[in-house]
Amino acid sequence: LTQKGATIWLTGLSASGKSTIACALEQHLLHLHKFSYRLDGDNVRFGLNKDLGFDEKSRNENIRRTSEVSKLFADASCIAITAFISPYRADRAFAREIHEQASLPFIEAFVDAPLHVVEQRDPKGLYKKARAGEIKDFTGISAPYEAPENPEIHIDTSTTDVAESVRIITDYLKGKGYI
Ligand code: GGZ
Repeated sequence: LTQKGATIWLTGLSASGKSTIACALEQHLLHLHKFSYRLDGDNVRFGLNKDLGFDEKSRNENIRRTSEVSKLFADASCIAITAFISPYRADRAFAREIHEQASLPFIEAFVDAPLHVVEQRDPKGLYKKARAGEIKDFTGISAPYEAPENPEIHIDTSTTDVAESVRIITDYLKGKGYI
């Protein structure tokens, strides 16, 4: 195997477009014959992390475990793509730290969109429920989102479509020689 591993860490609000971009990126990399795997709420929160909720401690643990798993994938020469809100800066710093300690590339991609835009998208009606107080600790409404200060990649999904987002990320990976 000549491929080197890396982790692309997508962070952003619910409905910012993380999962959509992660899926399209994974597909694109597989078409390029690059071994890639997506980690997100659908395959992590319903398995490994099914004991965790959305209070601060649970989110810390969700991200800690995901960081360790993505590091293992990267170590196995895979391009790991994570799609979690990961709202706390310290948790993302931990993810970066353990990758850097293992000399594995860690690319933080801020999947950004203004709150009013994601609230308007509201594909699952969660923002509406959060505003009504039916969901507590909802990111952006009643729980914090600490935006990245120095992400390797910053995509505004209110003005950038999925194909363009994938191009931005793959251009970055090519530029660094990771793919
Ligand atoms: C935020 C919540 C919450 C609360 C359920 N806050 O848009 P979705 O539905 O499909 O994605 C969101 C997902 C967030 O899980 P993560 O594992 O990415 O969060 S974290 O990184 O903060 O641990 C949302 C749904 O779960 N969801 N309750 N209270 N999002």
